[in-house]
Amino acid sequence: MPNNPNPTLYTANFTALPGFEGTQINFSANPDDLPANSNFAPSSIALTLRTQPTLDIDGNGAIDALTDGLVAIRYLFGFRGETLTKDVVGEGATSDPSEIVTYLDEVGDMMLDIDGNGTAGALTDGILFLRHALGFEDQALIQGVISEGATRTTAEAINEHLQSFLGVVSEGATLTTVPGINDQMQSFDVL
Ligand SMILES: [Ca+2]
Ligand SMILES: [Ca+2]
Repeated sequence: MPNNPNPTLYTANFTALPGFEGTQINFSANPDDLPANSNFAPSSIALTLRTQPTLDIDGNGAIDALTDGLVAIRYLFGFRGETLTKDVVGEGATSDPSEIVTYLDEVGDMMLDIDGNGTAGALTDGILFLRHALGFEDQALIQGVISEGATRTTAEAINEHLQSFLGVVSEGATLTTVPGINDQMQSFDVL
C-alpha cells in the first residue's frame, strides 16, 4: 500500500475477565505471506484495562431519566457550563459541569451514538436514552427517533447497546475513564 504508510489492517476487540489487569500483545508475520517488496515492521501493544463508560453521567450511582437523561440531551444540544447541569443532577451527583463535559467529550461519541449512525444527536440518541431510562420499550422506544443511516434500528439492538453502559459510578469513584484497551488499538505497518 505505497500511498498509505499506516493502513489499518485489523481491528481487534477484547473482553476482559474479572481480575484482568493487562497483557502484552506481539505481532509477527510469515514472510511468505507478504506482498513482493514488502517488509513487516511489528510493534508490540500493551493492553491495559479500561473502565467501561456508564450512562450514570452525573456520577451519583444511579441512572435516571430526569437527571442523566436530561444532562445527556443538553450536552448533545451544545449546552455547556452551568446551563448543562442546572436543576438536573441527582442527589450526591457530580455537580461540576466541566467534569461532565470532559467525560462526555471522551466517551460520548461511542456511548451516546445509540442508534449507531456515526454521530450522537440530541433529538435521536438523546431521546432514545431518555425514553429508555423512563422505561419505554419496543416501538414506543424507537418511534420517530432513529436517524437516517442508523445501524441500530430495532428496539432490541438499541437495548443491547444501552446494556453495555448501565454500570453505575460507585462511591468514591470519579467519572474519569483510564486510557486502556480502546485507546491502545493501533494499526501495524506493512512497509
Ligand atoms: Ca446518575
Ligand atoms: Ca446517532
